[in-house]
Amino acid sequence: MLAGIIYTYPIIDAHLLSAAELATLQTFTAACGYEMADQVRLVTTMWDKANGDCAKDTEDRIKAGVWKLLLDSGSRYERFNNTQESAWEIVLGLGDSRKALLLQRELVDIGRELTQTIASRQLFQGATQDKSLLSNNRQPTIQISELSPTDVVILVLGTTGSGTTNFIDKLTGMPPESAMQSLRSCSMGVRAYAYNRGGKRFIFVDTPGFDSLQSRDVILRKVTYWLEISYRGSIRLTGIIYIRRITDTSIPDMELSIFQTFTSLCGEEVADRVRLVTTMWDEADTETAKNTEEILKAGPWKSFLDAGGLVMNDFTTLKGLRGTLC
Ligand SMILES: Nc1nc2c(ncn2[C@@H]2O[C@H](COP(=O)(O)OP(=O)(O)OP(=O)(O)O)[C@@H](O)[C@H]2O)c(=O)[nH]1
Ligand SMILES: [Mg+2]
Repeated sequence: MLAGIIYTYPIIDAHLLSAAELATLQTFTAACGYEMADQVRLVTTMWDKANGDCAKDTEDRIKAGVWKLLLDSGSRYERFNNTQESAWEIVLGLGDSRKALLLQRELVDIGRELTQTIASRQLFQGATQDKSLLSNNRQPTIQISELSPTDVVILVLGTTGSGTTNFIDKLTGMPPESAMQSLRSCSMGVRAYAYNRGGKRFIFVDTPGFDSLQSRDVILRKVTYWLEISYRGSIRLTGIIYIRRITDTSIPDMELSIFQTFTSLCGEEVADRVRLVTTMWDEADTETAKNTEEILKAGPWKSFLDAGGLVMNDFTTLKGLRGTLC
């Protein structure tokens, strides 16, 4: 476990943050994760070589921009004055608690490949932003005020990178992503997409992953706000889909607590409206995947399944959704 992480950034004269530097800072944030945030020190250096006003301006922009998420989550900002005293002050301020990076938890506890980690996806997002390849071809979202009580509304939730957006893309017939686009940004807000089928209008509500870069409280607030406002407009949910990657072979405590958050959000009374969906079967070793599925069904998912929830892999769910829920 790490006692701290110190990220240094040179605050030199008239320094403008390039897209590549922004991407590096964002990748760093993604590797730490907000749970590690209080052990992070964001340190600017080279103050003795900097022009005061420009440097102050750069400092303000970084603090209000790329570092904001970490600072809001408990990281501390420090200036390094190029002295031994200043260096020790920063280190001693860390205290001696120890934590793991989000990247370490993803790689070791969850068993993700490096390319599937949030930091890696963030890194490639930086590259795609540079080339203006970020998916601009998303279909238009639909506002709550445009919903009707006759819509079939389905809320889709899950862990980050589990495939919630991809699942909705498949349902609504979005074209397959290019390799670069497939590494696009994580969903940050709640977005609803409409799709007409069989004389009904389906609304699929996409949400940020519960373990994304935003804290779980922030995500819950966004989701509950959407649910509250739609409920006030007499909009009722037809179904709720919880998505999880079958290729994440172990089930760390973080995932258990995310699932608990999910079940308390739903309540067991609506369990029969819930589909627990596993994705990435096409990339999984079938035996290992089946084993993971059994562990989920007999363990963390059991009480919800006993209450009426159903487990499906993504292929059956596309059919199941059309038949069972609607
Ligand atoms: N091979 C394969 N890839 C998938 C599957 N589901 C999702 N993906 C890919 O996994 C990556 C992440 O999928 P997203 O749909 O963006 O995941 P998400 O849950 O919306 O992620 P956040 O918005 O970051 O929380 C994308 O590259 C998808 O194309 C699947 O069943 N099989
Ligand atoms: Mg998404």
